[in-house]
Amino acid sequence: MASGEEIRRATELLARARRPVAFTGAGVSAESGIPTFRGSGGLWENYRVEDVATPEAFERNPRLVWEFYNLRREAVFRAEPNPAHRALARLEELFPNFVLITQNVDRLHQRAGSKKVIELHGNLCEVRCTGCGRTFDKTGVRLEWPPRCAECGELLRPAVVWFGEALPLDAWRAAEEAANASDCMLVIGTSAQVYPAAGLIAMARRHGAAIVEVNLEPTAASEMAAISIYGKAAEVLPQIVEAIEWARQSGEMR
Ligand code: BV8
Ligand code: ZN
Repeated sequence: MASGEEIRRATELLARARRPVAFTGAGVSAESGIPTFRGSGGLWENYRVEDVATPEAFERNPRLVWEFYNLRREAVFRAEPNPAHRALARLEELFPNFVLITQNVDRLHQRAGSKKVIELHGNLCEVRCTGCGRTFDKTGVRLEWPPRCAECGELLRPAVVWFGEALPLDAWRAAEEAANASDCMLVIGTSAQVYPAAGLIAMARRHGAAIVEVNLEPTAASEMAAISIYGKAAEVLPQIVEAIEWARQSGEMR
């Protein structure tokens, strides 16, 4: 549980920010019941990345890849946004320039009300045709094997970025711009091990942003952080937002 002093310091750094950004990873969705990747109970405990999350894996055994992604799609469709997602959506209302950069593919930020969301690694709701390239929204739809394109009949793939694939250029450029312009970056629920996404933290830091980390444990981002608050995002973020709102109402802040 975060101490009052930690919440106060994090709130102070965020409250003075003119261009705050949040950078989120799987830990933000943990309290929605979505398994993270690394650490105990993580996805990579039961699957090897090379077997289910690379273009070569899809080439070699598309049915296994679809089994992996259908399991995750169904978990996401059953999940609800948690207080961490809602606190971040509230920050977008409190800070006009607030931008949310996410590595997550579950779209829970959008379902919680966040509008300015940069999705670096695609999402599980949409699928893309390997033949004609069309994208289809299949939110909530259970896909039977083999999922085929209604237009050209070719095999559909999940609309996520696999390891070894380039990130969507427009999303990456927007994320770089937001990180470079930011004066405070909230780094929430990420092990900061996946690149180029994790590089955004050092980018923001290099441009003078104060890094505020929220995680259960130290990560590769911790040494760049002005403050690391160890606790559950669904508990810590609402405390920070509450402190910001209180400071504004009491006139302590503009
Ligand atoms: C690229 C979508 C080049 C899919 C994901 C060898 C070959 C090829 C590439 C590489 C290589 N070696 C290195 C690379 C680069 C590679 C990479 O970085 N690998 C890492 C593992 C070393 N990167 C890539 O391949 C990228 N592409 O480099 O392309 C290129 C360039 C030009 C042209 C062509 C090619 C693509 C990377 C994207 C991969 N796709 N996701 C899917 O989801 O199935 S990444 C995947 O990891 C997710 O998106 C996830 O979000 C992301 C990062 O993980 P985290 O979010 O941080 O999750 P994690 O479980 O790790 O951590 C959770 C954290 O939360 C923990 O710290 C935990 O303590 C904390 N936590 C838990 N509960 C809570 C909590 N915190 C707070 N509260 C809680 N309750
Ligand atoms: Zn097609």
